Amino acid sequence: MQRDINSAIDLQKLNFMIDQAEKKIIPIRNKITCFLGLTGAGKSTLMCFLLKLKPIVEIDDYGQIYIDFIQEEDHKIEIGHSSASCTELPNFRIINGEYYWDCPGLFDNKSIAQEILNLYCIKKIFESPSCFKIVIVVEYQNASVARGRDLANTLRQIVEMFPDQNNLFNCLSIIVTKCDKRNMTSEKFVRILDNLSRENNEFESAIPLLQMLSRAPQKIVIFMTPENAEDLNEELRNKIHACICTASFTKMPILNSLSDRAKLVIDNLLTLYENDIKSEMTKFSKKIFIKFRSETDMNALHQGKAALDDFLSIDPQRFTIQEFESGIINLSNYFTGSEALSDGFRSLTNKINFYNSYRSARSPPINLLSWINPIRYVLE
Ligand SMILES: Nc1nc2c(ncn2[C@@H]2O[C@H](COP(=O)(O)OP(=O)(O)OP(=O)(O)O)[C@@H](O)[C@H]2O)c(=O)[nH]1
Ligand SMILES: [Mg+2]
Repeated sequence: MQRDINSAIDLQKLNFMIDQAEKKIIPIRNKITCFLGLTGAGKSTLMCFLLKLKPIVEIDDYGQIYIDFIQEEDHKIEIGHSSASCTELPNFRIINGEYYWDCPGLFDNKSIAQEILNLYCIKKIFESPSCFKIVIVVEYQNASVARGRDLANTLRQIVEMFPDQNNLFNCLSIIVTKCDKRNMTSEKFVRILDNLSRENNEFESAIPLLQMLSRAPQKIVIFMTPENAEDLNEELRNKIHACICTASFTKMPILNSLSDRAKLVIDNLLTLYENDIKSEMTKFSKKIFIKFRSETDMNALHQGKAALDDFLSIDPQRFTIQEFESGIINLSNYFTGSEALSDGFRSLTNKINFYNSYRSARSPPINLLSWINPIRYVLE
């Protein structure tokens, strides 16, 4: 099975996307507000709407209403008009001085690569801010069809990520999109939630949250399907902002989980990173060798040799990825002074560190000693 999954996944492309995510997700220390929800729920549409971009409302060939926005080509938030996932990397924007992240569709298990990428993005987005708010975006249909199965799925997975349901309740608001029931209100929607939680045991893990929500219609706003662009007006925008304002910024731990299939791919991703480290180390060793041969200043030579001995004297049993990283940065300051080289190593060790805790139970542990060997050979 492992071969099947891996052959279907382009590891290089996944690696490229993770690098893109690393560049795109700037750590925000302040408060952030984050849109979470299934693919196609309308998170990117909501972001564009709150950004006051000029909307276009049209009817597609199947008679479905869709919303788009006039945007600059090179600074675009992609909106999906098919059932396939659209946002691959999160979008960051500042709205009224506040920091917002529009995340890729949660729980997008159609693609293992997207699942692995999402894990990285979500963790990076949530780990740096001082506190955050969560805006859950759900389609009205998810609550009204199949006894709310998709809504149950969304809530179950959000509760798994944020198991402290009291804190979760405090920091969240819910935006119900694509609602064509003109008389729908948040009070009615809360009653729908209440009934669903009684009728469908798929909501079981989120019952404490649902009970709190049943007394808090102010935390829910209905984003009616527009009939024309005029329906996407200031009044709706204000209602959405007011709803998001009912949530309080909170800091709580986030737990991520991965499917077993994704873990098998992680094993291979780690092997790819380890191979990259080894080949970078081989190149670095050559540079050290050349420097030794060409150095005429005996004092500098001794200092360099002492730094190398220091690096290689770390107890191999207790050598950690962090020690490797700081050792390499120290050495590269001595021998190359190249920041690009340090950054390259740092990026690889960050990714290895991150994914190391998500590998499958059966995969062999990373072999730090094999990373250092090329440098050892320089001294021999
Ligand atoms: N928000 C919202 N979107 C609507 C509504 N009616 C139709 N849509 C359409 O629903 C689709 C939502 O797509 P996106 O905003 O890209 O959804 P998303 O949640 O960002 O999806 P991913 O990026 O895949 O996670 C778009 O085609 C919208 O035009 C509505 O009432 N509200
Ligand atoms: Mg999107």
